[in-house]
Amino acid sequence: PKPSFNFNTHMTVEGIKSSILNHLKFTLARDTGTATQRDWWISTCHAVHDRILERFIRTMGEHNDQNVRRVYYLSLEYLMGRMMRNNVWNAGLYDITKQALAELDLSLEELEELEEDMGLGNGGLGRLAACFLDSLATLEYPAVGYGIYYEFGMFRQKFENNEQVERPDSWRKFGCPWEIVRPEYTKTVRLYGRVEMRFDSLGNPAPVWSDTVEVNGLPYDIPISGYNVGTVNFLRLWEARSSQDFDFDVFNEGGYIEAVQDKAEAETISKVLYPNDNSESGKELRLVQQYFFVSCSIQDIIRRWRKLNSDWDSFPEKATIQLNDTHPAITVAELMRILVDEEGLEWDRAWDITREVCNYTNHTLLPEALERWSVPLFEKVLPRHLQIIFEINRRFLEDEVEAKWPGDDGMKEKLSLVEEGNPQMLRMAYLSVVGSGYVNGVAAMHTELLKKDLFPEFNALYPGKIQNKTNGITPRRWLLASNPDLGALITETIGDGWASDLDKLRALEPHAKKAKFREKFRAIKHANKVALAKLVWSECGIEISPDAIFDVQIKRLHEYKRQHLNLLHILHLYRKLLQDPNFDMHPRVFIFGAKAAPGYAMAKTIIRAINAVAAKINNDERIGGKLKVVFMPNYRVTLAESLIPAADVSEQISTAGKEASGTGNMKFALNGALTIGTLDGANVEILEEVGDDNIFIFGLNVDEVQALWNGGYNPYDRYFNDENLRAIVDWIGSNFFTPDHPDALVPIKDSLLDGGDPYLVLEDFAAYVEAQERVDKAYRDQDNWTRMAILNTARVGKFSSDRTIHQYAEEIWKLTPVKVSMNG
Ligand code: DL6
Repeated sequence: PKPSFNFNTHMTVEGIKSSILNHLKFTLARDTGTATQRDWWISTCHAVHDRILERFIRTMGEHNDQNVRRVYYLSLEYLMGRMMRNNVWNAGLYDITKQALAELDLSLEELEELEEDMGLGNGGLGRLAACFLDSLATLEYPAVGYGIYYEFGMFRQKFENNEQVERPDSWRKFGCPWEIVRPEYTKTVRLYGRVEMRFDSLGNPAPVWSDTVEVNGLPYDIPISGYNVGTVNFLRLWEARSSQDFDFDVFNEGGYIEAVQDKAEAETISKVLYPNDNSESGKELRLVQQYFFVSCSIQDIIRRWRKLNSDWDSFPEKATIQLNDTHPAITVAELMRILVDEEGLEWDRAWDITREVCNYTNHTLLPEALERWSVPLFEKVLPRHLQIIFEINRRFLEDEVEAKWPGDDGMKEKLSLVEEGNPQMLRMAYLSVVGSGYVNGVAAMHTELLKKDLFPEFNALYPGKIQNKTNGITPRRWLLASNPDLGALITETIGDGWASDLDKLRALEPHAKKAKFREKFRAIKHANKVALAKLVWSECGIEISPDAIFDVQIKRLHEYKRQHLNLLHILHLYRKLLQDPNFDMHPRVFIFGAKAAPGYAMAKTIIRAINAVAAKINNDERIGGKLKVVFMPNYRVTLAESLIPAADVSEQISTAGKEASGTGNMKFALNGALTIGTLDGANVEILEEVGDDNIFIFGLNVDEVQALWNGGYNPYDRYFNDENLRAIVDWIGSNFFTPDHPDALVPIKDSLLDGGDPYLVLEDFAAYVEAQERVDKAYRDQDNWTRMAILNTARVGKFSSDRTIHQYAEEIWKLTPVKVSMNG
């Protein structure tokens, strides 16, 4: 029998307590008398981690013993947030850890505040990856997430004089208690250099990639615990390390500083997350980041496969790779390079394997987010990969496109992976489609638009390749852990089990009719609002009443998401109140949270505008506190966890056709907030689930948007025909809100008028105001509002990421769950 390691790992209050005390002493060299809150926090993390690691080791053992098929999720972003609360809930340690700490005179809630967010992502795409990891482990699917261990995650946002200021997020300055460093799996990545054409012994051309620069990738593992199961998967994140500590030649010549400089340069690769959401950066370092993590990950996948397998035919049986957007698209070329150049496979066989293994998720239709790399830049960084992509393209055009559309050169130009121009550009989305077995969109409507507008020819060429996988969210983080009182009420009402089978929430429906249940539901929402009001006071110094409607828009700042439409409506209400202080409206607090990409000027102007308007409104005594505007700085996962449970109204107001899915929309509905939204992304499916009586839909649908553009849209028509709207737009363009900074907000007015109003803000304004009036009216009937809120919670089980992952597993990955025992 294998010796078993039993270091205080039993799942009891006593066990946890002694483990915390052990770590305090033997990991941190502290005694209880001198320990700081931070020491207690780290010790608690270790105590929890120990228990998770036991299952982690067991999971890896089981997966190896069974030589399982795994999914490898490749993503440049993972927006994990804090880990502690999720870990204790998922591992079943919440109650005992809380109790153990209480017996030590400590509070879990207070210690949790010391944890930095693991904010290695921008927004929806990165948070989706985090939810997927949670569901993969919970559903016991063998899975590894791969990414970059950024030293600086998403920047911290402050406001100075109403403007966004970015500060670096040194989130692991003092280490991360959840990481496990794995030096034994370090990988070497080659970059730059040139390709020499040589010949093999049979006289066949054998390209050799030489004179490369080398950098190492050091992996850190973050264990990912499933909920209520034995499975603990892991996220493997690569940190760039110089391949040589010093350049000894330079060092010996006395150039100490220069010698270290190269090392520092190599290590910049994993320094910082690019803070762009839904837009590409086109920078060389970004391309290097992409290849660095792809190369490390593919080498690691092959190493793991090789331990138990040898024939390449078995590779697609053991591994399936999901490309999270096109950021890891170089995977297609890298796999081909390894199979053909290093493993000596015939091109066709290598291509079959590559296409069988890779799958691609598209997350956006926005043209500015579709990645393209300039051919000269690509050639400089990855000369051999460029040749491979050209060869893939040649065969694709000459074989597949020619077969389908014989002699059609226009079609070849249209579908080429290389866009002609000066310079030529590589179309990474096309490479991903051609090199993948399956391609998916992230909501039904988005997938239809992919088929119809973005990839219609590919859809004709490869029928069935493009699938839909509507996004989802993990109910563990987004209800159980972040809204524990609502979670407890649900369990008390319908029993447990719902957190891993969210459709069970339907059993709440009949309770919506019961006054007593409504009362309890409403009381929880109210308590969450009181807690948020406290946070708003301490963070922003703004007093808000929990009796007001809490109307929340939290997401990246982007014109297509239309925070400025929300702002115009706020100005509309403000104007009404100034014209008539008795204007009949239920008091409302508009709450925003959003980061703007540092280079996105219009987004930053919109932040400034909201802050400037907020400052005026919040200090205007004439309106009797009926209207408040709060822009909470540094929006991140942790802040979302306080905001969502306290929201009454969820703003999902993107221009129809622009938001691929949205996932915030799902989190709000699950927590009993009512959506005001357009028929965009997953809102369409939320409407289907909750029913049109329980949601406030407004505005043009995607066909109407299309028709409007086709027919010619002139925003001045709306401006001149609506006196109220004109006054509001002029107000924004005046210096009323920014007297000390003349013209600061003019770009917003310009974009809405001379700029052609690209996101149809003026067009949808009237419908939005009307929908907001419906919200106001509905809220006054508190009983009915609560009934609607309960029905939202009860009916959004579809949006569990467990459902999404099941669909990926069955329809794309062909993956089966593997049981791992929970306790030895
Ligand atoms: O699929 C996750 C998330 C969607 O919910 C959002 O609607 C979509 O905007 C977002 N897309 C991106 C695209 N970025 N890139 N590349 O973040 O994906």
